[in-house]
Amino acid sequence: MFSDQRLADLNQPLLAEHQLQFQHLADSPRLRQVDLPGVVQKLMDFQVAIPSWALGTGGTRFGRFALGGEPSTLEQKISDVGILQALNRSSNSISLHIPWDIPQDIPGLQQLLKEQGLVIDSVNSNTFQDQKDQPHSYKFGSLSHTDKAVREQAIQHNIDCVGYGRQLDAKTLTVWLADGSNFPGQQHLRRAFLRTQESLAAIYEAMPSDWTMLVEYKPYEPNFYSMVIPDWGTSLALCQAIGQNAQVLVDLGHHLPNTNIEQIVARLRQFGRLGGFHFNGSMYGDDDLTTGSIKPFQLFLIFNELVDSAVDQSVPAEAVAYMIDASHNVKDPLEDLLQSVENILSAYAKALLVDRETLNEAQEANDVVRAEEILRDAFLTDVRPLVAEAYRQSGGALNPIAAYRAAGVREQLIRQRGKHSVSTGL
Ligand SMILES: [Mn+2]
Repeated sequence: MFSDQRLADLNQPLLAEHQLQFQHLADSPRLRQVDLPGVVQKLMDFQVAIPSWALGTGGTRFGRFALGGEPSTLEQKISDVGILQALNRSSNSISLHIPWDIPQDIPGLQQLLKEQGLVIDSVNSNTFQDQKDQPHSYKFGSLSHTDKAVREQAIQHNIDCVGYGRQLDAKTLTVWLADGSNFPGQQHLRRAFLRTQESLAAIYEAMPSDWTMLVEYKPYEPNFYSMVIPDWGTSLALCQAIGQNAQVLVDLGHHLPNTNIEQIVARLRQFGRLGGFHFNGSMYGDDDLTTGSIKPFQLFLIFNELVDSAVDQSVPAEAVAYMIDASHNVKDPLEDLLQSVENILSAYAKALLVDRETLNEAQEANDVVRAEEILRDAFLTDVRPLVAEAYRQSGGALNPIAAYRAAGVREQLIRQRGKHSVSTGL
């Protein structure tokens, strides 16, 4: 859909203005100490995975308003991520949800992924709902269930997910556990934790040694009195008990209001246990809004910790897997994902502009105002020319959303797939 020539044609009218803006930043005396080509290169290297379940219109428990042209097969989902990747060159991987997206035609899928320049990075298990013909119900839990037969079914499902992932060269299993209780007394809190630990250890033992298990936490929902894994402390304790390849996954929406998420990121980096990140935006809870739409300063502060820990030799240098985990209720999902990636890259770019040496001096001298001003200086810099330059140098569109609209992508997808195609997912 977007050949190199098509992208060059779409970029042409924007090029002069872009070059002017980029040069303005490069000439700024304030940024003289910054290696701007190095920043652009880091932005080009940054990749964030797109989940197979977020390419259709999302809904709430009250309803869903379909957009049309939604991908209804895994092949169509890969094709949609291919469109994003062609435009921004920053979304080169897909996270699969099992059982919504069980791969069938493996050679066909491998060929399609290769054509689109994509890889499958992770598989996500689902024991939060019952599937048709499933012998045991997850109504009262899965990996933490009181009944061993239910736990074994849930363990086997996770092992099956690893099997599907191996066929497509994925190396990560993400476990988000919905288990918990709705009323006081319903569940024995310590025993539920221990059963979960045993179940996760059994899955971990069955995983290949070069795989990573990401353990996600969430304070409430679907259970409203207690969740078995409600917070990063519980995730960390489980990972430490299971093994080095078990890592904590931070989902931005999975915190109570006003939680200092950047401090959690700093702690997990320090302990060498931050393995994954799910990006979204939050006003109240797990709202799954566009990343950076509500609290851009918080997103910047989180990236500030990621960048700061990456340059600190004393911090373990484990890889972090980044993914967007959002729902798109009123926007075109593909446009929302392009916005999300751009907001993520902008926050990252701003964090890369922070004058760390001067910040360190200000912190050591307890110069509160100076330290804060250094962060504000970076945060208030308009980094859009840096992000656009990264898109351009890697062969994408200077303005991905404008290019998407100019090419009439959604209209084409509706013509091909119909007005009422339904995508599995949120
Ligand atoms: Mn998540």
